[in-house]
Amino acid sequence: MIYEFIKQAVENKKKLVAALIDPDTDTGIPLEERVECINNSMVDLIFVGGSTLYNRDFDDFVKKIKGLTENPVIIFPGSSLQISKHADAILFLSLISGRNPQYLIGEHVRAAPRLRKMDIEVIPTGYMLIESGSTTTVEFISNTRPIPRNKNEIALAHALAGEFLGMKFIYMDAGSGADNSIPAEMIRAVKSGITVPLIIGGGIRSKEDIEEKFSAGADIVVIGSLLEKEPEALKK
Ligand code: 1GP
Repeated sequence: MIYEFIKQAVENKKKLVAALIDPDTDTGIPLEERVECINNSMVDLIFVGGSTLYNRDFDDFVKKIKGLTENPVIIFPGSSLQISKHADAILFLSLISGRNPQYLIGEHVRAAPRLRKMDIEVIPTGYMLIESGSTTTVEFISNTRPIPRNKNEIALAHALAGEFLGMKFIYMDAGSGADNSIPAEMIRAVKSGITVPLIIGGGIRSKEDIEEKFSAGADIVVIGSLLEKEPEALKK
């Protein structure tokens, strides 16, 4: 069980790194090569998903990745179109920083009956967008406003509400390719108030960035764009 594996890791103070593969990103670096770099790095988990799905059959894409790696493959869905029985688990994201019912519950209702038929672990996750300096794809597509990056108390209140609603993880995201990643002070403020594992992503591009997020309280750090542009950098 993926949730138990992550919970155990967090209890044992082990930090985890997740590599995000977006089905819509084509950087010219073949998928096989990117997954090979992941396999030879300290990455623990592979997330698959993105805000849009224009270019690929999602189910085939997940199946292909699963065939290339021993790492757990976890769906990070942008919509109800992004589900696959080939994944080990899905983060059942509710976009709790926004007030758009489509991403709070609507897409979930579309996906739930199909998920029930699949042998896939479903992990309820409170997903929070944090302002990053400019409009990200996820903000635009989800039609929601992110939490201002200096409003730590508002971020904490959302994370707590998510935990009280039964969400097993809180995922704070500045959005893929964010100009600015989530401030350490905000991570610290949220981590000090919640008891569930905290996932941090968006705009994290270096070893120093990763270390900063971990020491502020992130349990899992997500790396996306760096892997797409410079997969060899993962070895660092
Ligand atoms: C985006 O958190 C992920 O949802 C990863 O962001 O692509 O900026 O690493 P990057």
